[in-house]
Amino acid sequence: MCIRDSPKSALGALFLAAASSALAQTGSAVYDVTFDSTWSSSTHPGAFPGGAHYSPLIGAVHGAGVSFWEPGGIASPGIEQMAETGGTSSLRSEIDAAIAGGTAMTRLQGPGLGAAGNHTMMITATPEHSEVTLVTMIAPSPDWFVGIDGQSLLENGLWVDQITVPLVAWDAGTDSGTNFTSSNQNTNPQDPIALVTGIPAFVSTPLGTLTLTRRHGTIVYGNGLNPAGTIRVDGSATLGSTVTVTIADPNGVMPTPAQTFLAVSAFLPTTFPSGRILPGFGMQSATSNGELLIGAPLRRVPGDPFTGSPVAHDVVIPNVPAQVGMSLYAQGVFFAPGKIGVTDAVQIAIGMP
Ligand SMILES: [Ca+2]
Ligand SMILES: [Ca+2]
Repeated sequence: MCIRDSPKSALGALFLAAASSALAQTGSAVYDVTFDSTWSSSTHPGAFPGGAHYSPLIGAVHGAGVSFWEPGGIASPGIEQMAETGGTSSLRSEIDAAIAGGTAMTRLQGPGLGAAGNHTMMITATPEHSEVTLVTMIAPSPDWFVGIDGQSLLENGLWVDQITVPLVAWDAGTDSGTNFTSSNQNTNPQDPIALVTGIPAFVSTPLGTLTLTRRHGTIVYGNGLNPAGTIRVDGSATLGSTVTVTIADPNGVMPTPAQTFLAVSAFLPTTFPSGRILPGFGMQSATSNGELLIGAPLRRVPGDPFTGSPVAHDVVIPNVPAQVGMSLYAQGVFFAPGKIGVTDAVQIAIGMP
């Protein structure tokens, strides 16, 4: 159905020019956060109790203005509860308070896992909320846990492509038990959070890894005003590759033939996630409003005529390593006598191959 004939070189050149001006990170980034445990009796001889498992994952995407735990710090009631019992209600309240106060953006929750379990969750980060905290109890244990604390996804103002953190065993300093199944021995006053030192296999070998991997080039976004299905992006936006942005008219509101172009910007609207309402430019119906979802400056890249079938634009990602971590934002436009229609938008974030 796609018409695969498009101004590759023109858009490639435009991409280069626009990305070069995008040194500041203005957009959000989407990451897969993968918890991958390798804890077993063979990886950790003498440190693998019966019923070994992890409590439900809990954490947050947040800003630099809040910390939920840190090595050398004193555990909060939420960290104490999580590390001793695996319960999440208290830490959940601490995270929700941070969200209400604006220092955190999203609460993260995942399932409890087996000793060799793994789980991936998708998160969105913004320049204001670019850190991730995620913890889970080593169970059974007195007060031991694994996780990350305020792991930043930005480096020199750019989104990091991938970070892998070894899961070392932490002692919350809230229970003095020395073995996996020690009875409760509340530590009062609390000790600072520190590495577990009494279990040799934990000292020598991490229990697994947490990997944060940025998703590239495949993010469609919108607020529901432009119809779903008006834009699609295929391919991975890595150096030297090609992604295809396809625009369509699912509700059949555009007269044919119509002309098409991609509007491209290196920026999100200053009002993001809100866009700008474009009266009558909607594609829900012939008279509905549309929404401009990309920022300024904005360039037009002409595409093939629309005759009723989706129109594909190939976007060549130049092989310029300095552009890794940058993003472009594109939105499709149809125009015919008496009717202009705008599609939802795509973020094209450039990554390493
Ligand atoms: Ca302890
Ligand atoms: Ca305690």
